[in-house]
Amino acid sequence: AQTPVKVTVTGAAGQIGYALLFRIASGQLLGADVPVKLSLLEIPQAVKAAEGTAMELDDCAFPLLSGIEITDDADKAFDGANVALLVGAMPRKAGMERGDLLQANGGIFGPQGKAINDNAAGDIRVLVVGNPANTNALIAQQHAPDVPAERFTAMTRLDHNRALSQLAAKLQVPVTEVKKMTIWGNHSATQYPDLFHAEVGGKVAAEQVDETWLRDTFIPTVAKRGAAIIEARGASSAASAANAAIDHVFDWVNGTEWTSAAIPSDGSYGVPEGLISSFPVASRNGKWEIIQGLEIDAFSRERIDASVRELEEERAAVRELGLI
Ligand code: NAX
Repeated sequence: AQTPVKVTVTGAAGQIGYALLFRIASGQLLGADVPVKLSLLEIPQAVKAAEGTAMELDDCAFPLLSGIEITDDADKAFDGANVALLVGAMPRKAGMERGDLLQANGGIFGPQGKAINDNAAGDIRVLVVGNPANTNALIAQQHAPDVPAERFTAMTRLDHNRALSQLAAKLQVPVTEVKKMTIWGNHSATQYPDLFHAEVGGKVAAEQVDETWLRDTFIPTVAKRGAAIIEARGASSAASAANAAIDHVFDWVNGTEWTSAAIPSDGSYGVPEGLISSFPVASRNGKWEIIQGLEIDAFSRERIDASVRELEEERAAVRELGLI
């Protein structure tokens, strides 16, 4: 039998964790023929809740689930890990300044990066979901000098999927008709969902919608969808976030021609090297590649630059705080 793939999930007792773990265990993360072993990392106060979720996982009798371990010790959690989903993070609380938020998350993602560096398997792939996701991924990566930098990624797939859905609804086509969607920049309100390269029915999407809708409805609806979900549901996106994490890792491992992911920049499209920024990406042979050669007009340039500037500011802030 195949050796199980070890998947470590942090924040396992949280709401995204609850939506995510059952899908991993059912085979949706890696494939319907790949056995998995789950490792749940939580803070001490939430270990008991994670144990409860593990009981429910047991009760599903998933054929592909070969074991579950639960711990509050990062070294144990990441020991031999092949995939790490870093979901647990410090949420912004009322009155919290950006510096406080970055500091609190540095205290989580720095040590977790080091634990990954020291304990994970050679093929470790990391997806950061916990916000501020791009900069948390950068912090973790900077504490893992022995792991290839490209193995640290952050999630903009939920934004990507939201953009697919909004555009498909507007044009009244199935989502499968929408190709070449791209989210650029930071997973934040400055992100830029790009319709100038997206295609519907083989034609550029931007040419099939009016400019006012694109600028004043589409872009802000995608960028602020998280807040709209909180407003409606009274809680932040969970099942859709878990779904996006599944999509990201599945495509990373199994390949795709075009999606969006935040990966370390190699300087492409004027994004400073090293920033973990969202790009149009393909996945080939288990590696993300930035799709090259797209023409960026002034409208897109301005918006990409604004989001990248925010990432640079976050990087400068965590440097100043000594977190990287
Ligand atoms: P919850 O508050 O429900 O769960 C977070 C869990 O993380 C808690 O159980 C907590 O005990 C645990 N945790 C905290 N610190 C930890 C640590 N040091 N080690 C291990 N576990 C730790 O939040 P949830 O709704 O699940 O969201 C998790 C994160 O995802 C948040 O940061 C949220 O902002 C972020 N999101 C990111 C999205 C994205 O697209 N990148 C979208 C959805 C979501 O908003």
